[in-house]
Amino acid sequence: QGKVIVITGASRGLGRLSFAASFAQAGAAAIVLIGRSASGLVETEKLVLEINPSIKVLRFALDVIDETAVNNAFKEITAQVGVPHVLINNAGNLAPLVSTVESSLDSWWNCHEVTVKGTFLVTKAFIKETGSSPSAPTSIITITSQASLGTPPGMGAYSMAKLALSKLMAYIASEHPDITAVVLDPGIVATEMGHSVPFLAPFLNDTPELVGGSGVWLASGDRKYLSGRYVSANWDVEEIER
Ligand code: NJP
Repeated sequence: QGKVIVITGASRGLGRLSFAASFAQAGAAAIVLIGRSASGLVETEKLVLEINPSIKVLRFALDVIDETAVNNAFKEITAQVGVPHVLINNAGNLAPLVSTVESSLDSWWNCHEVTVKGTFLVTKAFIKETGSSPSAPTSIITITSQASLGTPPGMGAYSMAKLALSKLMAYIASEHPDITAVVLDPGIVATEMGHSVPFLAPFLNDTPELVGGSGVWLASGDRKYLSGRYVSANWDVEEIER
């Protein structure tokens, strides 16, 4: 309650339906929406304001791999609504579902760029604004995937890139003990991305509400949860690693 929440990948899918909606319901003071589609961000803003018209909403239509745009956005966030408290690293993309050797360098690298470089840049800019040892409870929640724990067919680039994010969060938690830095794995949710992997259709086992609720719970400032991987699925949230 009363926090400034920054959400990447907020122009559709989980960014809109899970995180923007759930943090609006939870009483955020301000919600910052980041994504490339300006019109998608406007739709998300409408949803937030329907839930709670008193929330301040900022929109930044930018690509998370654009370092200058990301840094400028975070300076603007602090200037307009104050130092942010929660970062939801949710922006992500899939590469075409082909085997590793059939992958083109461009598509394979693009998946890594958005996932790894984008999350790195946004996380770095966020911590520059909060300071290394923030006085208010501060959380970084990075959305990865259970795909990173296995070898689902055709998802090598995605799976590798998501696995790297676990290490990124482990380092942030280790280097900034006052910042909660965790990984949240949704189950399979019927978003644009969820629908684009046909063989996952029978396994749609999660809902936007549960994923969003998991994010709010992790950001609630419970200092017990400093680092780890959390799985949201089957109406349960489970800590499987510290
Ligand atoms: O994906 P989708 P979901 N710069 O494709 C944004 C993970 N996950 O909501 O830029 C900035 O509907 C894009 O916005 P735009 C998944 O890996 C999901 O399902 O305007 N933003 C859009 O808002 C991902 O990390 C499932 O095109 C960029 C958003 O990212 C997160 O959950 C299961 C961007 C993608 O929306 C959200 O997924 C799982 C860029 N360069 C993990 N590139 C699932 N759905 O079942 C993309 O285990 N975006």
